[in-house]
Amino acid sequence: MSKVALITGVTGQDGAYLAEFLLKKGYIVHGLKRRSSMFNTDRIDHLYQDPHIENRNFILHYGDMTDSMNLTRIIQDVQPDEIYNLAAMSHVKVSFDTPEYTANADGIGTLRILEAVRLLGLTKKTRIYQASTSELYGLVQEVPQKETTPFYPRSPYAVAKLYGYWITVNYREAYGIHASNGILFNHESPLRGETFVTRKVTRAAARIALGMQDKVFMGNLSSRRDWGHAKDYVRAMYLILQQDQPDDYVIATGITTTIRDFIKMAFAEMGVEIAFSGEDAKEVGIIKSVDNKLFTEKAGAEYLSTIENRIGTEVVGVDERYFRPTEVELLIGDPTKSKTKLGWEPEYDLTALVKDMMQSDIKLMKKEAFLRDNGFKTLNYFE
Ligand code: NAP
Ligand code: G4F
Repeated sequence: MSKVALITGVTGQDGAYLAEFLLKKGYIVHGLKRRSSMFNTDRIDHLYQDPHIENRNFILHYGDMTDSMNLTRIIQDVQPDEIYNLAAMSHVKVSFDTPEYTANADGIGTLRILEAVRLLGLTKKTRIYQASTSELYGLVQEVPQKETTPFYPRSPYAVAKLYGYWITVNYREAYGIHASNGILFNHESPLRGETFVTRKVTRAAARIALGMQDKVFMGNLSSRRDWGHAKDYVRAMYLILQQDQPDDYVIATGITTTIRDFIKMAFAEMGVEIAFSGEDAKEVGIIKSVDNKLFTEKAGAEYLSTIENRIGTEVVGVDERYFRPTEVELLIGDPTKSKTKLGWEPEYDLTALVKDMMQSDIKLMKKEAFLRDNGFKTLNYFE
């Protein structure tokens, strides 16, 4: 008998990789997707199965984390062996603009899932993975951060996730549910949302290289993140639910890097050297040099003269609109527990992650350039 999984947030970065991973393992995968005015299934289109075919193993349901009855009905229909609760308003900066909604979807949404499992009498059958986050550490109380490090959330998002974390622990202790938290540090990929810092940078670097954009405006260049690849991190989610006992795990690489250095790495992937000067909101990044051979190999000879003409000019600036009212300056995780107990090891390091993202965005932007040059509409929205 195939195991049945329900993934909330299946249309997101992690949802897409996890669905693919579980399908390969022989699961029947159900996913919760929101109704939107345009298709929002781009990341899972390759997995889509027509509702008219029999014995589908990938099934989507309309739903929303703010709708208890909807969630309860879906869980009743699906009778999942495993629920991966990934749905969330996941953007830290946006959570300052939508704090009440974020608390509802990310905090109370988690409660809705747990309570549905309890009310439906599924406490012994259904295992639950809660997508907790390194943002819980916020103003860090210890370096590196591990499972026992005290939390100090610094945004409405992190405070909502703090509720999600503890209500998961509480339902585990109160009702014996196999419910676990994965405290995941930042993880990225070619599927990363375009307004998170890594993807914003890789998209912009590719566009600048192809002469499609002059400059990118960033926020705090000095904050540090522990970045891994989403493909490695969804494997950890699965491993957490395969353990005999529920528990909470930090998933991280143990290496931290500034935003500034990530930008340098992204451009360097195409042989473009960026030099930073100035401070705070006046800091700028200019193109210092170009390795013609590497640039030709990665971006194409036809764009070489465009990038050479940009040597000595500013391609990175700072705009205070991207600063956060309270910032998380440093995240670096200690993954010892997940390595020892889960046997989890990441396959990608930061260099491999940057390479994967840059390769994908260069390809994507070449397609955009082609569409633009042939009179088709292209994406014209940057944040
Ligand atoms: P993501 O790409 O932003 O995906 C979020 C998913 O949640 C999307 O499918 C989104 O649907 C859905 N969603 C948002 N609000 C919803 C609502 N009210 N009802 C139903 N679905 C809703 O996020 P991600 O990077 O894959 O992250 C997955 C989870 O892990 C999130 O809970 C995030 O907070 C957490 N997390 C992420 C990281 C990271 O570095 N990526 C680290 C730690 C924890 P649409 O596609 O319709 O927007
Ligand atoms: O990429 P970010 O927006 O990710 P952030 O805030 O760390 O949150 C992500 O990771 C969390 C795990 O720790 C998840 F829980 C959460 O759901 C999300 O996936 O920003 C990273 C850093 C911040 O310090 C930010 O201030 O990059 C800095 N930054 C600098 N310039 C920028 C920008 N962030 C964004 N989004 N855009 C900028 O222009």
